[in-house]
Amino acid sequence: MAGVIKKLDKETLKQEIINNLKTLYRKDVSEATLQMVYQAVAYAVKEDVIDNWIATQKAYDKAGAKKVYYLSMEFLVGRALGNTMLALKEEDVIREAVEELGFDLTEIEDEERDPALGNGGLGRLAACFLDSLSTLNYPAYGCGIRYHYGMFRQKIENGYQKEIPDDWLKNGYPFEIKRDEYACEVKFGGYVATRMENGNPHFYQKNYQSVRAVPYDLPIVGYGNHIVNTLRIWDAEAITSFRLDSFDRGDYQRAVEEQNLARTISEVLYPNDNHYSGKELRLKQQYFFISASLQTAIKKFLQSHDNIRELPNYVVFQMNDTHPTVAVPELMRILMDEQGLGWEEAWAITSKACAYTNHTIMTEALEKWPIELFSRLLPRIYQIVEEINRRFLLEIEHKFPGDQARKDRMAIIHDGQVRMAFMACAASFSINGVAKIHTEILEKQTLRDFYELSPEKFNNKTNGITQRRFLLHANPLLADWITERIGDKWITDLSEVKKLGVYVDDKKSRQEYMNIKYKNKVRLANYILEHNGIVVDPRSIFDVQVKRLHEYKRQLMNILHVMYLYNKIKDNPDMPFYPHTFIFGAKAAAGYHRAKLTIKLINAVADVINNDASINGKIKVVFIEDYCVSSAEIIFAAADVSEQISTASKEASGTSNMKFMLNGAPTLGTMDGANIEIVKEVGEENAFIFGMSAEEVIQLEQNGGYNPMHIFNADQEIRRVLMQLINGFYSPDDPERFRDIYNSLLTGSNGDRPDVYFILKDFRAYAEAHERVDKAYADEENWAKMCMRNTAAAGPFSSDRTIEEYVRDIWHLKKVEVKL
Ligand code: 26W
Repeated sequence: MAGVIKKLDKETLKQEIINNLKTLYRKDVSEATLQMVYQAVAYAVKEDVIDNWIATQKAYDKAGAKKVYYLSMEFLVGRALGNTMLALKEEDVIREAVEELGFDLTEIEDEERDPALGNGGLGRLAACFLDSLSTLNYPAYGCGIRYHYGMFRQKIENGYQKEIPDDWLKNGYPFEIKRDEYACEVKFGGYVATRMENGNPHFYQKNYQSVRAVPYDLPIVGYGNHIVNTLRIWDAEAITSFRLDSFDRGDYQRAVEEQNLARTISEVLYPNDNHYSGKELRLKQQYFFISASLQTAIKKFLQSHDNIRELPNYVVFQMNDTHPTVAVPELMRILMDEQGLGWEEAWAITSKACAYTNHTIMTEALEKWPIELFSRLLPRIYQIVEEINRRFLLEIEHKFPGDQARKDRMAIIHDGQVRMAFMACAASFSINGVAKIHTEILEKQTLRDFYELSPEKFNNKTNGITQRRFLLHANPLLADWITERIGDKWITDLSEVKKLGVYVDDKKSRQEYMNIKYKNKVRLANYILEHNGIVVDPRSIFDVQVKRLHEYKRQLMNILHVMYLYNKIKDNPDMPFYPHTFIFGAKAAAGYHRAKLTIKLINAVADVINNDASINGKIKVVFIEDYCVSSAEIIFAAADVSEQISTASKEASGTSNMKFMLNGAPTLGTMDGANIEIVKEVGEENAFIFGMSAEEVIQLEQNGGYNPMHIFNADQEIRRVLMQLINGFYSPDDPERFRDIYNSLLTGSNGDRPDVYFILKDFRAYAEAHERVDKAYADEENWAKMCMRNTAAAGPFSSDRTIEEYVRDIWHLKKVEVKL
């Protein structure tokens, strides 16, 4: 019966699993594979989810509650089974049932493929936000794309990254539900035609190509509150598999084209992070999911309201970076061409319903679509953008009369391109950055003109992470230990963890805490042995950098420092040195050559150092293959040191920094992004901060950089490391292999100035910070205190806190209770 929750009991559950095996696969338990058992368990859990899901949607309808549509090209949700069992508080009974059937629950969970529908920080943030929205009882929809192939799987072959297609739907994804009845049409190309209606011109598209957008819904299960929100991802299908009438009209060509369009649109996630590539298919993807999402949102709204002008009181569209920004002209189109409103009214609604989050200041990430492409693909949308631009320029003229330079700087259409960030700013009622320093840089530099025009739109929302996945699920030992001490309120209110502060001075607690860390390190060591075939010592310092590979994140500085340490140990075999394991995990965009070469360098260094018996295992270097949400969960729990070493000003926020902190790893980092706020919470004495400040970096950039040759000439140890890049030390078969990296640091290449990211400039400070880490680690008692203080200070970095701020300042949602 819908709406009634039957608490799972073990025997019924076992029976359900057995039944599922039978109906899904015609197998009994003795013949079933682990994958089959996983599916059978997932379907059993899903039944409970569905009851809650139906009840939630009913409660929302009844409350007539305002909802947020979180529009995002990426949702990096990670595995669902483990999280769902925890949220429903069914983990124990399921574990017992599965064990009694002869299986191990962890092994069953490992059968689930990560839905990897995102690249990195931005996509994972979207997933954390959905988790928090559900747990905090807020009505929300995630809107995205059902890529058939998500983020590629990474194999390391001969030290090089190889991309393997991520065929995540191969075995079927048990948690999704296809909702064919909500399919809609999205139109591309053709031209805009006009006809007069009641004395007014009416615009419509002709001769276009269509695709059918078909939604699949994924449940987002709140923790212990019966709330299940929906992540709706859109798949593209051909309108009709082969329309007979196209033959009649001699339109065979178009039918084939529409088939192809449908086939390609939702095929694959672009694996670029922080790098715009201007691909036509990408713009098609953007318009595809935005048009489908908005059409559906408006339709749903009109089912319970008759006045479209009320829309902003019931609906808010949050645009996750500029990727969904066609939402602005698409909403205008729907309001004018389909709902019959005039421009002013349509604009009043649109500019009250749309809000924009910026996630990066990297100029190469800015989306600028060529007019030619944009207007050919989206002719009606382009017309609307032109009009938005025309009126926007008038607004600027009004506020800054005669300031032509300002208009040129701010124009939405400029130099043959549509500047998406500017359109987002012009249309949104809220513009936010993702950490204090990032928002400041937006206001003072990147979006300064927009800040001067409308300062009231700007606000900061420092990112956060969900403690449900990154502590409760990822680190069960620590989670239990915390709950034993302060109760389990922290699971939905992370500010509770500050109560752990009193245990910092208790020796026994410290020992227990560090013992848990040790066990988690053993778990990671086993993972590394199994996946990489490398033996690491869990008693060594686990120094970890896991994130997308990008020059600004400076994995290169990290590995250069390892090379430097290795030289030192070789020169002074007897120098005191506590064993270190340097752990890397990173995917490089498939076309980003220098990033891929950096992966090769890390592996080349690993090869030499790991196989040098003379250093007695004092240094090990591990590159963990295929870093993804599931491996991340194991890695964070096991880290001793969190490497957050971006060039100051470049990392908008960072979120892995928070995951490490929560799991008790002090930050070794620059004053960048959310690191600054982390240090403020935990105290500078419980972190290792080094390097140039954002201001210094920006200053130096404005002066055209610096000359790294001075460092090369003056610092012998640095010079030696750099020479090892080009003398075959790590690449005897091809001494020239790393020449590009060497050049990028010293002479500049491809028209860039040398050392764009100030690696050599910060190198000494970085090495010195490492020395501070080693010294601190040697003081066992104090190190334990530092780690515990990091966990205890992590309260503000919950995405629950972030979401409450979005709700308070931007979305104005009300909590809805679901009672069963
Ligand atoms: C158009 C290509 C492209 C693709 C992705 C451009 C930009 C992106 C993302 C905005 C990059 C991204 O993930 N940014 C990260 O967002 C996180 C969540 O706010 C921040 O924590 C990271 O600092 C930021 O790099």
